Amino acid sequence: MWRIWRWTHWTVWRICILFALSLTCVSFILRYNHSMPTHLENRALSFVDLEDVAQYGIDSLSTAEQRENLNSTELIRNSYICPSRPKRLTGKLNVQGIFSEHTWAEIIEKNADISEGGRYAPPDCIARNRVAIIIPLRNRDSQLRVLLSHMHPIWKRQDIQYRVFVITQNGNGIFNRAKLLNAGVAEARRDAIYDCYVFHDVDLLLEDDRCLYWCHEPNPRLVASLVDKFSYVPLSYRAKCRIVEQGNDLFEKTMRSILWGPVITYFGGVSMITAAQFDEVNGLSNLYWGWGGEDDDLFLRLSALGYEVDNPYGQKCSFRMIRHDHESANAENEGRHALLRHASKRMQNEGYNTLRYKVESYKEERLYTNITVDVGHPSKYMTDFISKAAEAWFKCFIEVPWRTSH
Ligand code: UD2
Ligand code: MN
Repeated sequence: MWRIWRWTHWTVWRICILFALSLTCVSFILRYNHSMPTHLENRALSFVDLEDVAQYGIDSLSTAEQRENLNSTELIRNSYICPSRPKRLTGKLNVQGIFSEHTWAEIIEKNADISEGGRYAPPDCIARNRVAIIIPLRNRDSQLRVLLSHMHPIWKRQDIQYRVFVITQNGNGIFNRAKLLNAGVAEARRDAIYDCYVFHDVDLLLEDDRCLYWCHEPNPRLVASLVDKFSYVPLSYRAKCRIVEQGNDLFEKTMRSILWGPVITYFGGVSMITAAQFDEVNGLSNLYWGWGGEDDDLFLRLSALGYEVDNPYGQKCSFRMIRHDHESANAENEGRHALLRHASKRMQNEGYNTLRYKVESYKEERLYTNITVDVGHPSKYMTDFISKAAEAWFKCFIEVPWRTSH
């Protein structure tokens, strides 16, 4: 009797333990599924819509005969899409010698296959990516020359269909890189359909052509992940002010706002974002006048929506920066840490949808399109806020009245 009772007792216990274990497993699975941001759920990994590429990329076929003979279904069936590994890549590049001066005429001669306005499409296949390369600029013509002389041949070897938009800020007022990038997207959208945008500093030179300027899903990309200026070490830092978070996890959100700021992954230099991601985060904030913060703000916007920063080509994405000083009209923004506090909170109300700029001139050069724009200037309050040095912790408590500040 005792043995039967003991046996029943242990069996019941075993069943209970098994039940508890399976419950834990199920809840883990459910939690994992639940915590996956919904906007990432339904995205196919290969985001290239062949039908779409066939439709928009048909001009990239070199001969009229090809164009006549192929309709879009044949294009797909016969797979005229460029190979997933471009064939003409050469690998590591020697960036040492390229600082020697080339004239524009020489560079144009070497890149005769680039069309007016800095447009290119592979001659023998349909590109998988249509890329708008957006370069914010002012008074760095010699750097632009070095950049394009170095990068055009690389972009061509990478089989992308692209156009180079140089967005030049007019006048001598305080520089605003983020506004120039937003304006670049607006101008690119007026031109054609692009799958993704590259935000490209004028002074960064790629050291290996296997770091492709292709968009990848599901996350945005940091292209310039290793830069000689930072001793080729990937960068991230903890936000100086606590961030006002918008998140799902209440515990983490509360802890962060009480104890520490989030880790910000560096997203400047050269970064890449799809058109859809750009819309989701409402572009970049227009409030960052002067040097710094605008790239971190974009990272925080993306991160609030569950995105991470990818670097699918690892060590190959290394860059050299052409040495330079910071211009006096691009002085360090002393209010940037405080502005970052509300980056994600501000996201839907301030950014691409509140962008204001005026096109002063539009010129299609041979190797790029130059669009000179007036981006305005910051308000008096904002000028004081960003120019007066104050301890970060002190500014952390001031909320910037952003509605009146751009
Ligand atoms: C870093 C980031 C950059 C940006 C900036 C903060 C790197 C490699 N890059 O750049 O992406 O986040 O910090 O705002 O860390 N520019 C002009 N004329 C000017 C001023 C700026 O053309 O008078 C353009 C140009 O494209 C330049 C870019 O703005 O490359 C960034 O300015 P920077 O090169 O002076 O600043 P840097 O290298 O610290
Ligand atoms: Mn620089």
